[in-house]
Amino acid sequence: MPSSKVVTPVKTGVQYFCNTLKFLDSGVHRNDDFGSFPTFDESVIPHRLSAIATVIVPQGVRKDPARIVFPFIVAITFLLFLFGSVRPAAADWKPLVERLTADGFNRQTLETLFNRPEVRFEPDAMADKIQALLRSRTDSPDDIARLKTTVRQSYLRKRVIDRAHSYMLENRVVLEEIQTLYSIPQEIVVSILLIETHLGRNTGNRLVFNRLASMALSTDLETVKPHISGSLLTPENEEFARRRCREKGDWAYNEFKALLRLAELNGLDPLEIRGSIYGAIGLCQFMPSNVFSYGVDADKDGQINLFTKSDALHSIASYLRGHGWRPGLDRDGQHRVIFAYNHSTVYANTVLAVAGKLKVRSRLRP
Ligand SMILES: [Ca+2]
Repeated sequence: MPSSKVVTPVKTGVQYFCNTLKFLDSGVHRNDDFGSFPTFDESVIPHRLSAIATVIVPQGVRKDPARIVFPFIVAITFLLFLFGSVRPAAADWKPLVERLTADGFNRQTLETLFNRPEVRFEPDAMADKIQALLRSRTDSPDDIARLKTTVRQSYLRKRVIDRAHSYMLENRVVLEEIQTLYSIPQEIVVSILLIETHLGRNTGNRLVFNRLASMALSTDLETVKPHISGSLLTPENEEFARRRCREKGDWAYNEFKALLRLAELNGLDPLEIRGSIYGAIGLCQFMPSNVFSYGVDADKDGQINLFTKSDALHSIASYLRGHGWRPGLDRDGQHRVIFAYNHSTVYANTVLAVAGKLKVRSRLRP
C-alpha cells in the first residue's frame, strides 16, 4: 500500500519556522505529557516577521524592495531544497492494516484512511518515548530523591493560582456536583485541568491518528533507531530499549484501536481528532482507551466528548475514583491515585501543591 505522504516543502518550511517560534515563545521544552507551556498566539507571527525584517534587512533594501528579489528567490529555492529533503520517513502501513484487519476492522475502510494525504509516519513519537526511558535509567539515587520533592514552581505563581481560582468560581455548580458524586475535591480536579491543558486552553494540535499509528507501527527498535540519539543507545541498554519499544508499540496499537472505535461511535473523522504528542485528547488529556473506561457523558447528549467542559471535568473525577480515590485518603494515597493519572512523580507533587494553594486561596476573599 502506498504510504509515503509528501508534505509540500513550502508547508514543511513554514511549519518548521512556526514551530521554532513556538519553541522560542514557550521558553520550555515539553518532553512528555506533563509540563505544558503557555498558549501560543499565532497572530503574533506577522508582527514578529516584520520585526525580524526590520532588524536583518538593510534600510536601502527596505526602501527599494526590488533589490532583494533575486537574492530572495535564491534563498527560497535553497530553503525549498533543504526542507524538501527533510520529509517524514517513508512507511509501509501494511503490517498495521493486516493486524487491524485480523482484529476485526474493515480492510477497505482502513486502506481508505491510510491513503489520505494527512497520514504521515512520525517516528519521533516512539523515539522520544524510548529516549525518555533510556535517560530515566541513568538517574542517580540523588536524582530520584530530588524528584520526590520537586514541584513545578511555574504553576504556583500568584497569577496562575488566581486564574485557576476564578475558574473554580465560574464553574462552581458543576464542580460542587462532581464533589458530591465522586467525592473528589474540586481543587484537585481544577489543578489537573490546569496542568494538563491550562484549564482547557491548550489541548494539543497533533493528529492523534498519526501519533498513535506511527508508534503502533514502531514495535521493532530498528524502525526508530535512526531517530534515537547515538549517545543514548549502548550495547548494554539495547535489549532494554528493544523490549520497551515492543511494549510501547503494543500499547499504542491498543490506543489506536480505541481511537478508531471512538471516532466511529461519535461519528467523527479519526483524522480530525487532535491531541498531544503521545495521542492524549480533550481538556483532560485522556488516552482514547480511557474514554471507554472512565469517560462520562455528563451533559447527556449521547456522546462522551472530552472537548466539552462538563464531560471532561466529570471524566477526571471518574478516573480518580476508579483508581482508588476515597474520602479521607491520606497524602500518600492521593499521590498514588494522581500518579496513576500521569506517571510522573513531579506531576503528582505539583497537582497536590496547586490544590493546596487553591484551598488557601478559596478561604480569602475572591
Ligand atoms: Ca456529552
